[in-house]
Amino acid sequence: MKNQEIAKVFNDIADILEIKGNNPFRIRAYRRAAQNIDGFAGDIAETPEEELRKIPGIGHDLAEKIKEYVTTDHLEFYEELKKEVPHSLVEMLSVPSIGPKTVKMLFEKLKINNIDELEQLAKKGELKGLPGIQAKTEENILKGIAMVRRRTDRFPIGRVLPIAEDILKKLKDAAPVKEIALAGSLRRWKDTIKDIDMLATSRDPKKVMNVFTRLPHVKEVLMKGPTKSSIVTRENIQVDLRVVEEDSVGAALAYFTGSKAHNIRLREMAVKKGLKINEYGVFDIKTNKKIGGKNEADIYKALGLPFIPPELREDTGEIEAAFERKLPELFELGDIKGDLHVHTKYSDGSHDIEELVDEARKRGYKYIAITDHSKGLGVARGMSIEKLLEQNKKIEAVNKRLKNFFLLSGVEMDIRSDGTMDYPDEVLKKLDIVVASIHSGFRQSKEQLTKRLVSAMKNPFVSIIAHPTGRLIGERDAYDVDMDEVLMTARDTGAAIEVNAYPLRLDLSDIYIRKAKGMGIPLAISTDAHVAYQFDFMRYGVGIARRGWLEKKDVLNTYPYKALQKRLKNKQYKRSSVKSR
Ligand code: DGT
Ligand code: CA
Ligand code: ZN
Repeated sequence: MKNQEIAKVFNDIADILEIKGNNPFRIRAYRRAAQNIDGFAGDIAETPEEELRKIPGIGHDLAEKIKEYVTTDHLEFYEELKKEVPHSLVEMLSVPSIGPKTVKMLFEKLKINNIDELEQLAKKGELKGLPGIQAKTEENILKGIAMVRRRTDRFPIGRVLPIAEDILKKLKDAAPVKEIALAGSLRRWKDTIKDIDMLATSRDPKKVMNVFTRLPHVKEVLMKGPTKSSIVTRENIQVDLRVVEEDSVGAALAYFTGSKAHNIRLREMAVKKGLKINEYGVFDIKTNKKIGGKNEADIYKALGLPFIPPELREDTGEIEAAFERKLPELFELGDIKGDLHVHTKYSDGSHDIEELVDEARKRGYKYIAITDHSKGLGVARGMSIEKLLEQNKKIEAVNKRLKNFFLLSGVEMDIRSDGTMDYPDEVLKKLDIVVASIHSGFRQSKEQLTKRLVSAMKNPFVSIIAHPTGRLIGERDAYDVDMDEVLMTARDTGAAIEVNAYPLRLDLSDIYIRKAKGMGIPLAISTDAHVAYQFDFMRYGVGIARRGWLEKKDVLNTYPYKALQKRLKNKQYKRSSVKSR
């Protein structure tokens, strides 16, 4: 699939235009198109022009450019731009805190051409005094560079899974595979992935290897053998494919799903029972007789354990829990009854309320909460109070027409830098749900940031804290907040915590999700969708939440509508009994 590649080209174009100081509307058009192509569910290369033009942000000109790239693997406009602005300058934009204006300025004043030169001069303290650059800025630049260097070896799951699924599909279509499955960290739904591991069974492994190493995704073949090959995709992601015997596919799946730590524990347990476990099966050490291996469950059964879901296999207590028959009954994507954080055209979303209702119904949901941005968030076209109230009327009207589906009127309210709320209580109390979040002042002290979240939760009308740590995987670290205090306040006030399913966020992260569950705090798995297809991000949120051991009762948006409503109201009662600290 070329979706990500085209999205990257459009993003590069936007970057270059920005460094050149081009028209901001044109730049935004490329960015928006890139974002929507990136998440487009179909294969862009196989989508006819009239369909392309239905993607928000794609007009005639961009549709033509897509066609040119898809058919020729080349985009003249892009090539011309690259001649004007060298790629090493564009790369500098990957450093957080370095924007296009700064790149331009650094190039003009100091002839800084690339990240290495930038690092050297920042270390020597030679950037200070340039427009907008203080000692603190230099420090941030160096931190940012360190982060860029760290990021190269792992990819966010949202980038990797669609590629893996596409490869899987192409192999199913074109290679003689009987069974084929993902293993490794991808099957465990880790938030970042180093490489893709795949397993297959086949009567003709050689043919499978031939098809695999000639897929359109392949940039480089690292290794090609009769039953195992490794390739690197055009996105620089390594994929290993192994063909194994049908008789041992379960054992191989367990072995290559990992984690390594989990497997080591299983093998230790096995030895104590006189058994040996490896990628071929379970064997009796004395007789060398094979006891199992065709099914993954054989491995656990041989050890006297129930099946442990892949998401739990990290050796963080799951083996003990299995032993004591205390494994959680993980909730599933199919248990999700609605999405409690979505955006419409009223702020920076792409659709009308009705369109989102249709999308939600397609996914079998029973309700969604409309949560556009509040007024303080100018960049995201935040709503004035008047506009919010107007939207409420609209929601009420749509709700009356709906059967078997409910819209909750809500808002994503900005928690301002000074810790005050962006709307007064008189406004908030008119809403069914208030999702509160931080969008500014990320560099404040831990005390300040924590205080902001705490005071939001103490507001009787705030229902959920959204993307609580603000991380953007590979782009921005979590801001410095005392999560223990945040979680304690959530417990005391009855506020719920969001698991933002947007694949670059996955915020809360698995470790804190599990902690929150342990404290009895309800979690909401929400997509923060701005475009319809982003409803499909829900699966990433479910994956990370299952890694946090969540069961149905822990997840607010598995509740039927009535129960959800009651729970949201309860928060207000609970709040009134909490003393201010
Ligand atoms: P990552 O880093 O995102 O690729 O994470 P994984 O878990 O996919 O790690 P990877 O690709 O190195 O290996 C895939 C699985 O294969 C791993 O989860 C367990 C298994 N495995 C790999 N190397 C070893 C090893 O040296 N010993 C054992 N017991 N298992 C291994
Ligand atoms: Ca892997
Ligand atoms: Zn949002």
